[in-house]
Amino acid sequence: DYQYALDRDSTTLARHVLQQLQSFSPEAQDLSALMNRIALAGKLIARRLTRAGLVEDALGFTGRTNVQGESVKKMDIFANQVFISAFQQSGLVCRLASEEMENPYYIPENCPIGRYTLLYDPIDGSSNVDINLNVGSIFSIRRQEGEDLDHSAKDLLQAGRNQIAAGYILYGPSTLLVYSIGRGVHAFTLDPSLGEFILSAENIRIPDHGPVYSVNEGNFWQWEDSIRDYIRYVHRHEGYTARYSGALVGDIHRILFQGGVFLYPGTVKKPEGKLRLLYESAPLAFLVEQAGGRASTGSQEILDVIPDKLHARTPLIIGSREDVALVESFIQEGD
Ligand code: AHM
Ligand code: MG
Repeated sequence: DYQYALDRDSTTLARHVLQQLQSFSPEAQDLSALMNRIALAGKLIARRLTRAGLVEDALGFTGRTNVQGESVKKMDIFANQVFISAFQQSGLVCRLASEEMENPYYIPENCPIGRYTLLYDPIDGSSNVDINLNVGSIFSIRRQEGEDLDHSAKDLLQAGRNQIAAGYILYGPSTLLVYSIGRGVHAFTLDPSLGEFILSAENIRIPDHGPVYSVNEGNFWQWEDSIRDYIRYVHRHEGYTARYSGALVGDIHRILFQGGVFLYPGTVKKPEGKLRLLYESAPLAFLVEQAGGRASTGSQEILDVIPDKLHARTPLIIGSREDVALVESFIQEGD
């Protein structure tokens, strides 16, 4: 009946945050407002992606490379700026750190009252943008500790356990926002007719085991023997299926619902692999742990890793507990 539909459609993201904290404490208000700003960034990015083939300067490269030495796409720059704009005049976030900026960006008008730092990857999997496939944004919220007067941002070099919220936005056939404030994992679907993210799945639990293994097998000959042995094991056993989209957010979203494991291991030349800890691996690890799964470097829980720099990388093995443990058993045997 329509009462049910109305109740459902009224469970917006901002309201859901308040419900989970069951209070009108300052922290609940802050987190609700923070998630609302992130949702706005998601809507602005989704809008541009939806019309990317039609608007000026949406597709292709800028011709520049970022701090990581990767070619920057126009959509990376746009999305990076969207998050900055979304937090202007918020009084919440004094500092934002992202994959696209060497050093954090400070919003002076929000400092020093802004009690939070936002870490984010504005467009994850940006090679998918030009071919109209799924991409994502990843975000992590930390409490700002200390004043960071010299703008060194050293206080950000902390374990992922200290995140107070994390999540991603998946730009696919629909736009989804999946988040956790440490009380389970919940998914919201953007209803374009309302312009709101509406609750679509609550308390998501990842299966303990699943069929999917998600890894770039093109790197096979650059891996250590242990990872190759794991892949050979998968090839020789029934019940596995490969899925790899080139965008981590989409691959992990599938695994969150269907079970399995995503891997981006180190290679002989790059033992740390590709993915960055603070704004890619740690937020996803926070979510997957909250859903009952695990995330590991192969020898350590991702959430325990303390990075030595803002853009530090780690190998990532993430997903269903049993599948992560199986990969680890190969790595530990190889040591
Ligand atoms: P990006 O944030 O620069 O797009 O890089 C991260 C992406 C992940 O989404 C994806 O899993 C991985 O890089 C793909 O890398 P590769 O092409 O080496 O398999
Ligand atoms: Mg990325």
